[in-house]
Amino acid sequence: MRSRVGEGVGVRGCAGHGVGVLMGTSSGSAVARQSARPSMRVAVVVVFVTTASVLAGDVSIRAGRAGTIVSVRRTTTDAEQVSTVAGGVDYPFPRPHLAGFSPLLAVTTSNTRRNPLDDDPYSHDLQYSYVGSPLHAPANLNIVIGFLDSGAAVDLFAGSAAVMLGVTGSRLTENTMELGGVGGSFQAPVSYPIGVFAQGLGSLDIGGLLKLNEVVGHTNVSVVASPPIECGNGEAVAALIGMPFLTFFNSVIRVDTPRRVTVNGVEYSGPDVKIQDVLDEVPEYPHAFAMEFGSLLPALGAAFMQDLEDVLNVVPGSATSLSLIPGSFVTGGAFFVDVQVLQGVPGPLNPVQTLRMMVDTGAQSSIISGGAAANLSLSLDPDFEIEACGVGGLQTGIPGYYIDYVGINAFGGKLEWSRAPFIVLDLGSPEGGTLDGILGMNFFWDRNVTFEPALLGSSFFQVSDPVPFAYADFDLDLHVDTRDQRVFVACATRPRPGQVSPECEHLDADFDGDVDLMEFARLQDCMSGGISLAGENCGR
Ligand SMILES: [Ca+2]
Ligand SMILES: [Ca+2]
Ligand SMILES: [Ca+2]
Repeated sequence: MRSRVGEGVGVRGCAGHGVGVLMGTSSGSAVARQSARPSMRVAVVVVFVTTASVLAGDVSIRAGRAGTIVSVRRTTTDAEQVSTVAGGVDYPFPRPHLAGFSPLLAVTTSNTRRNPLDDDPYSHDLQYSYVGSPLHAPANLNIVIGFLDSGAAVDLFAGSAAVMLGVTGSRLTENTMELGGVGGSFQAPVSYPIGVFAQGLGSLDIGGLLKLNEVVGHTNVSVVASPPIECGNGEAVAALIGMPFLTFFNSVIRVDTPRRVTVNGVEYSGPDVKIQDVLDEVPEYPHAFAMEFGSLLPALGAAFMQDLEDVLNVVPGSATSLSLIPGSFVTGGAFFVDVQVLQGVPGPLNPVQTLRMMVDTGAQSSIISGGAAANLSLSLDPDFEIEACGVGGLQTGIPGYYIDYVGINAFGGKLEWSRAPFIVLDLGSPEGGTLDGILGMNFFWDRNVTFEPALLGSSFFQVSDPVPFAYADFDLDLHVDTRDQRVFVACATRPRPGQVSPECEHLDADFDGDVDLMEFARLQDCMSGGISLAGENCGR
């Protein structure tokens, strides 16, 4: 599994600097921002892939704006674990994994843009198949694998991805936008208007070629093309398909239809993703929660923003984003959901609290702010700590906690979880101030979901009932084979409580705090090999 990190944005904010429990974000006022063109630090996007990971199973985890998690360390002792149980808190609902899926997309580009003399040279145009001439021919071969990222305010190509997609040299303006994330920020070039197209891994043929009649996209858009973003010995390879694109389509993500492809010699795997016309039918799932679009200004369309220093020249001053009207100042935006959280035993003195979290399909893990953590009276001693790789390098000692109860009201019945892991970080909100949190895909690791945004009207996130996976199918590809054995070996512990690393907790089938011979026996029972399907209920 490949991983990286996306970052959302803020109209004003440089969401990027927020790292660590105690740090806030620096945000100027919207007014100040609009009067000062050179400081247009609008979208903040972060991306990274680490190829080398100290996580078990050689898996790195995209944590949205928090960067890529490169290591996890449990901090609780055996005694503390026992005392939690003795304290009367039980866990009646499903436990989310530390990391959920990453929705991967194949991405390609073209030269299609509006005539600069057009009455409205700034708006984007939605496309339902490939149009134009490739920036780097052929368009079905010169593709990159990126992320469907509702936490990103712009479309972004970094390093070798920008080169592969032909967004370099004369395709770039001299204008820049600030990218920020864990550890710092930097300025990255904004492109001239191009066409951006994407579709799920199911639109790649056996030879790794993208079926151009199956992609969707938008043209006359500006993207951010950043230099390589590297961390440790990992090469940054990243493309983010963000809000300006995703807001105008429905995205169907199916974990019950896993895909595995090889592109340019690199193997990728993940759930099937289908980005489709909002007029096309989507699968009906039994649960759906409402998402509310939030931004400082009402957003009605997507446009790139002119260079205000040379208004007669149609040069983008910032990348395409959601905007009030074409040619106006860029505004970010994101989708939010009210999430109920509770720590400890509920009662009159310990009511359920509600957090307004951003729904981030680009985050494999979930985040709460330092303020939210304090309001839950969490212990000063975290349950685990992570290291995350972001724009500014490695950030260590980021605290993580298990929250006893998480609930989301939904059509078809409330969605509820027990003992849900959260990373504690302060990140700027597109609405100003600090985000309460980010709802990542770890809550939906075994669910098919659809992301159905609407700028006008109700937006929904549909959720299926759990998809049954065999106990030992750790990479969720419906087989139990040597890949799963490698995950097991990386997670195996001595037979004692308190041994399991947080990213391995779901391997602890009997919840006794270890991954030992008991679990190994279940793995053995489930082995199906790479061709036969594993039994759904095997090892349960
Ligand atoms: Ca498997
Ligand atoms: Ca055991
Ligand atoms: Ca166990």
